[in-house]
Amino acid sequence: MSSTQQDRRQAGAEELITDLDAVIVGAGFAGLYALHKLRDEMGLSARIFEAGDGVGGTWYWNRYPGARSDSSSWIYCYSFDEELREEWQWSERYPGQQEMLGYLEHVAEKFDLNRDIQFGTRVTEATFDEETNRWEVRTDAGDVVSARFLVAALGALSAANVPDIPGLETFAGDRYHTAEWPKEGVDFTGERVGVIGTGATGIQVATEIAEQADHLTVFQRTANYALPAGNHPMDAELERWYKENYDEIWESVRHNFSGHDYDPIGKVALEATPEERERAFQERWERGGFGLWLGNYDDILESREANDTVSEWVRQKIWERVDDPVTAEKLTPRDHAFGTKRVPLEMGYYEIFNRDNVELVDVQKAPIEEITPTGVRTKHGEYEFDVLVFATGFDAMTGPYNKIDIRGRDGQLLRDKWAEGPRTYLGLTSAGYPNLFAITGPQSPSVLTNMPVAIEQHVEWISGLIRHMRDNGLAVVEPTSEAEDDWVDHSQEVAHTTLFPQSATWYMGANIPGKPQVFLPYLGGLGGYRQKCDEVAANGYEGFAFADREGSNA
Ligand code: FAD
Ligand code: NA7
Repeated sequence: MSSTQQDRRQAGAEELITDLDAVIVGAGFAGLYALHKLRDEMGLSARIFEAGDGVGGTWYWNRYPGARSDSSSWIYCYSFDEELREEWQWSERYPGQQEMLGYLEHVAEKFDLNRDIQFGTRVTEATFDEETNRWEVRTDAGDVVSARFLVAALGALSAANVPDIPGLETFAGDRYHTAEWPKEGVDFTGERVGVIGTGATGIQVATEIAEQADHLTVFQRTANYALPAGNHPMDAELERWYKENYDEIWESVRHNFSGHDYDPIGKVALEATPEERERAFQERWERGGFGLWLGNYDDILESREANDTVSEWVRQKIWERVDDPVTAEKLTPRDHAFGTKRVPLEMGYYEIFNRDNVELVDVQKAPIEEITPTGVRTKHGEYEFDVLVFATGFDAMTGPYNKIDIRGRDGQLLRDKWAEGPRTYLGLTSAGYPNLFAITGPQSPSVLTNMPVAIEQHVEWISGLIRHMRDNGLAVVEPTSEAEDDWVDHSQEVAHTTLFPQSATWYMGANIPGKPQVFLPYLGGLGGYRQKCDEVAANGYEGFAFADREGSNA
């Protein structure tokens, strides 16, 4: 018995321990598929704990106006069930939040998942008991569950970041974070609104609020290279095309770099003529979406010189759309290379700055000093608001793990082990934390992909490993320290062959004060990563150590 368990039992705490094969944390895309896989396909007893009051994860929490997928609907979904993909009809190229939530609710209902999900319950502690080789999981609702396997489907972008600005609590108006948006919505009519943040979310929400509010002030710390989304309603022909070609489309996205439907040009920008480049960029711009980012020349994200060609081209496009040259210049990114920060997709964002009721405040040179009861004060003065919207992003990837006391062997807290940055093998497992699996965790392709494709790969690989254990009478699996060290080094090496680590982004942990600055997702590409995971499995789960139920090494 671990010391924490002993302490509690000595203290006489009454506990009702439920025994399960698997506890899954989170009911977004990842948790829902994990439950279906483990429970319905493998016959394990499993339960999800979910902090929200319903399924959907990202699409449950991010209900802000303008919230919309940036992935094409026909691949921003599951592929595992033929009937599901045939029966579901998307209404747009990029579905909005309500449609996404509706889809995930439909999935939960179709596969009868809700009966094994405990909503409104946050997992606060998970301790590996070295005597029993089981996880003891505790929640804020007082549950204590013992499980052989712990599946962390926590979401890479689920820990909202509210910056610690002095005076935050003194604001007398209404204050919202986009990732904790009230279900009943917010009416901005007649209000003076401040939006802090101009990432993918800030750009979506500001575009909508500009239409409604009396006055909107956008606080921008870093100008972004936003690309036109090119959203459009679904038409019958497109729907027929993707349903008829589903298998080929999915075969391609499963094995390409990003899990998105953009094909790289297959040449380097610096060998193309300026006219060829202009044509290639313009074509991708007109098609909308991430084409300029993920379907461009091969050297765009590796060579600064090549990157300059596209960075400058996008800057010109921003200038063409904004009337006031001072505002246009403020909106023009000059401090980082195109594509090294998460590229936002926009639907009329730049044009909101041509409206009389919208103002842009650059807080890079004059940072926000204080939130006051009536608004926001920077070095240049005070701005008064009725409503403040924080579009300030997330403590990405490691944040949701650090919020749980996850204790592995010798009681070591995962957050202590990861104090200098995450340490994983394949982004799926961590040495000293047996039978704990992360879905789209740090050092896996995760946020650099169209995520449902990465999620399906993870869930299927994890269930394959569990099946292997069952077939061979094995109870415990964990990676060796050597395999983990190699993966951490490889993951950093790959990142540093690109321009990504040169920019201060949430990929690097740079948005959270004090967070270690290491590149968080794996940049080797989803296809290559899938191949590596398959090879590991084919080689008898190379890099992993197993033990049987009695703890003997196998
Ligand atoms: P989530 O959907 O984040 O679900 C995780 C769940 O775990 C949450 O519901 C959370 O409440 C729960 N949870 C976490 N910790 C605990 C705990 N301790 N106890 C209990 N419950 C817990 N990706 C794309 O590929 N394409 C897109 O277009 C795209 N658009 C996005 C737009 C927005 C606004 C955001 C925020 C993200 C977007 N993403 C997009 C990323 C998105 O997060 C993933 O696509 C996908 O939804 C992740 O699913 P998930 O199940 O892994 O995580
Ligand atoms: P992001 O991309 O992290 O954007 C957050 C924005 O908030 C960004 O512009 C930040 O500026 C800004 N920010 C954060 N803290 C501050 C403070 N203290 N002062 C001023 N401005 C601040 O999060 P998003 O939600 O937009 O996008 C994340 C993902 O979720 C993305 O993949 C989407 O799919 C949805 P910075 O750039 O750090 O200078």
